[in-house]
Amino acid sequence: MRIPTNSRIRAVVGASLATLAVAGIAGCGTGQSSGSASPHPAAATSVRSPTQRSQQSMPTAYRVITILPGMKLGPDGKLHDAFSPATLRVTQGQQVDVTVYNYDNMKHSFTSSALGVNEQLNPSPKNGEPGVTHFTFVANRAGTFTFECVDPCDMSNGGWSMAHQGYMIGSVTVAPQ
Ligand SMILES: [Cu+2]
Repeated sequence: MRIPTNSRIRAVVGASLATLAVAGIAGCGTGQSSGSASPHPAAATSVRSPTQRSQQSMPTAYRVITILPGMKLGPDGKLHDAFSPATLRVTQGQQVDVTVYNYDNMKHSFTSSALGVNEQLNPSPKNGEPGVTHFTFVANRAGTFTFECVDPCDMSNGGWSMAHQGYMIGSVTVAPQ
């Protein structure tokens, strides 16, 4: 909750600076053109720091994943545990904000050493009610990275989902910026 508040404050500050800059430029245009050329470009560069620019072009990517326990039909004709969706697409440099709804009465995990994420995903507290887990990470590198559950999954099928992409193995594709 602190991060959105901070960025909102930064956005407000940025907006007021921008307003000042626009006012300055407008004032400049209405009258004297002599001697005031150099201060204005300087003011314009101070309005947007590189950080603010990247925040504007790179909004947080909000993603929701549901864990469907024993609900995804496999090629073997059986029903398996699965992340849904099991494929996420984001852009390099984005903060990825993930909410997981786990309908299983067992905990699972979202684990990816490549992405630097290892989150335990809360189990469902009661039938039909998901356990909710929220976490964020930053997609620093472009490429396709695997994530998986490292807790026991799909045990009625010998852990089948843990060995199959699109079930309890997924991927995050990070497009280059
Ligand atoms: Cu699991």
